[in-house]
Amino acid sequence: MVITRKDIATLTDQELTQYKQVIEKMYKNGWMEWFSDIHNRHNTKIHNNSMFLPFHRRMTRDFEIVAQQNYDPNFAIPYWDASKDFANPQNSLVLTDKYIGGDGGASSSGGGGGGGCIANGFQKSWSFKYPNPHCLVRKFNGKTPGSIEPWPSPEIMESVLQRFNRLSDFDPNIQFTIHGSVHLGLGGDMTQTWAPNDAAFFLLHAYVDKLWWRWQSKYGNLWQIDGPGPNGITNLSADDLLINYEGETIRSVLELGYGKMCYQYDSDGIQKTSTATAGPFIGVNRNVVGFGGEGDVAPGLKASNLSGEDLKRFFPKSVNNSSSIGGGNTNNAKRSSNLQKRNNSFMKRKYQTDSPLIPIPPPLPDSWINMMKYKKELVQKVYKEMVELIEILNKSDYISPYF
Ligand SMILES: [Cu+2]
Repeated sequence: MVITRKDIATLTDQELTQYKQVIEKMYKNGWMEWFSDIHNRHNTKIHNNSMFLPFHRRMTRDFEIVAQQNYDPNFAIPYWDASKDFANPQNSLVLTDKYIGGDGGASSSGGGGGGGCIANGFQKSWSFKYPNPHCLVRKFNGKTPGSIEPWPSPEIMESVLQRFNRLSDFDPNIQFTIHGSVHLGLGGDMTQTWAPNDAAFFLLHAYVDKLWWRWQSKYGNLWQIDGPGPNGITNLSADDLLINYEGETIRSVLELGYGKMCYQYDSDGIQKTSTATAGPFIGVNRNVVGFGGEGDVAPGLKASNLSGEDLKRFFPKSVNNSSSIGGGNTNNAKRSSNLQKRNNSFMKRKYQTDSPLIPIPPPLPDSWINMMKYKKELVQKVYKEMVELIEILNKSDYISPYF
């Protein structure tokens, strides 16, 4: 049976309760610590190279299989599309009491004596023995207590999906952006090599996995493996073995829906415009302008928002699929209506004091770069390009519908 992983924000109350019950059992029987131990032991082999995505896919699936075999045969790990919470992550639905709870920064409850034990959510009374006795800790990384520094927005992630055709480029642009942002944003256990103690780890890694799957399946990179691997491998291939899963090749995790990977996502990243809550471009006939349509993570972003050069560079797949760019398909009525919208949004941005510009996430701290053994120059390169794109979007008339 192929199970479906859903966006945690879309679970019914019953599904959410079921999810929390299963995770609670995983915790009580020591499985959170079991996976923390796997992750901790292999830390230096599974992050600073192209093994990152295959290993984390396999481990997340392992977690799911254990839960299915022991507690609920239909269990599917939900994912957390954290990029949608980019502007004010601390306000995320997922970080409320009903879901996984929030900050522990100022909390003195839970036996931690102010050590950041989380104060709400279903994990609030958890305590671990691994790797040392402690409560579940979160310390949000914002400048004011209880706040989280911004994360990369859905548009940034969509650009990453479109821009790169090699795993060796794609991987760091996932790892150092949304992946690092969420780990560091939540803080506490999530910044440690035993991060799987926190259920947030699996919600995040299901999302990271979904991004990879979208890149593989929608953008034609199904079997693409290259770049450095663990144990001195200079160019990883699909025939190389996974870390920790003896005798299993990378190839065996590449295709979802088959064999051991018998799960799918509720969408490959599809965010229909109907789910967007605001923004001036909702309702635009996106089939005409080339962007959007089924599966677009940047709804509302249109060819007319960016210069041809920027489009080609940051959203090359949308340019290719576009019937209007280069195709001469845009009629005059369409053109003038686009112009009108451009003017409207420019005026809005100019005169609104709370002009919704896409915020720039902070760079990864050196402590994290060192712990993960990342190459600093690569981290800086990825960061620089992300900032560049954000600035281009902010200077354009584009307004993210995710605000
Ligand atoms: Cu990891």
